[in-house]
Amino acid sequence: MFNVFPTARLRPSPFFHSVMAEGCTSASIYNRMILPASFGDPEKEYWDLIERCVMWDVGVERQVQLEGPDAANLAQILCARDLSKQKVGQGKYVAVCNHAGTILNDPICLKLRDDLFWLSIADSDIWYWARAISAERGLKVEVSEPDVSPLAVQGPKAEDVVADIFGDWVRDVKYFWFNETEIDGIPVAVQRSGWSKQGGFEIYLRDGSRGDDLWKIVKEAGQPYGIGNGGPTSPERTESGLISVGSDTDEHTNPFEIRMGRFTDTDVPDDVVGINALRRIKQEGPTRHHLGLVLDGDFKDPLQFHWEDITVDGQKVGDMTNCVWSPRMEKNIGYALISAQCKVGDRVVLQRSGGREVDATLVEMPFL
Ligand code: THG
Repeated sequence: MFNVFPTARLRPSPFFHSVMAEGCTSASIYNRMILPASFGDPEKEYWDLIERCVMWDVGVERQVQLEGPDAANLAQILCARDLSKQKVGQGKYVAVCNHAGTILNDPICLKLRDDLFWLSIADSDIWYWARAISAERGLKVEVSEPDVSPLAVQGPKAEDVVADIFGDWVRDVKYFWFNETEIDGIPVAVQRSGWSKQGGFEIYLRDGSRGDDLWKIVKEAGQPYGIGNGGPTSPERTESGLISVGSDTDEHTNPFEIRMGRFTDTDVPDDVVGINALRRIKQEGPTRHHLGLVLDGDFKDPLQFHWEDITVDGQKVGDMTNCVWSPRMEKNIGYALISAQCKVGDRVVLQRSGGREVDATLVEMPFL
């Protein structure tokens, strides 16, 4: 049995005891928390997600809360996407950029009230950033972390599970919209979202002392549907083309390079951080873009730790940022952050670890 001591440096989620009791066998670190990855059978966990449903402890999706008369103002200043028409109860996928237009984080921005927002962040410390920008601009807003921990239910049967728990109204919830509600006295927000493209919901637990109770409710409701354990899966997210800022990006990556142009608005107020740089990049056109890679060969050949060079005629043209075995395509697939001169259909060479060269073809994303 493995134990983790709650400290400010490594915080267990409210679902941690349940997760360990279920037999979690591997995890990674995200936002200085533990992100359960597998319960011993990644292949089964993948197919459970594709064919039925899974529940994931995604408490690592921490919330940066903006509250006060200038909360909406600060949200817009931090996010390079037009939030002026965002409604209470609506979430939007946004790029948080620095002054150079480099992406720092890609949260979902949830509007709970006109003066209350959550940024449901990826893996970087946005509290400091939000406080600094707020202070520099003299805004009246409190930046804090609320007691909130998401639990994801994903897969084609996820809607049935969540409807059995909360009622059929969940079937009418639109993508990224959410409702605040409760179950057995446990306060939650229920959003149609989740880091897969198999459909589903995230239940944002709003009382960290009730994690095991909420886990049990979801587990029991999921039994008739064969709900499984797991965690966000690399193969599915890669097939689906989902972005992981920090893994797929470096300290020079802007949203236009990684297919976030469709979520990036440049006709927003001039005080949005990075907007001048983003306008310039959009006008000039990004020098790199994001394409899929399908590797030759049919044995599992995942990327281990670092980005690997992509070359054409011996010249580096980009980086392979991610590579996994796709069970549905029965191929190794990956992401290329690559010169805009390289096009779909081009053949490239991957400089794999151990000095191996592997041929690959550039394709459009998502793969599936
Ligand atoms: N849910 C919640 N918080 C999160 C994540 C989440 N925080 C961390 C991380 N994931 C944030 N990053 C993402 C990345 C992609 C998506 C959501 C959050 C996503 N993208 C879809 C796509 O790109 O196809 C949909 C985008 C759209 O159509 O608006 O879902 O998963 N709570």
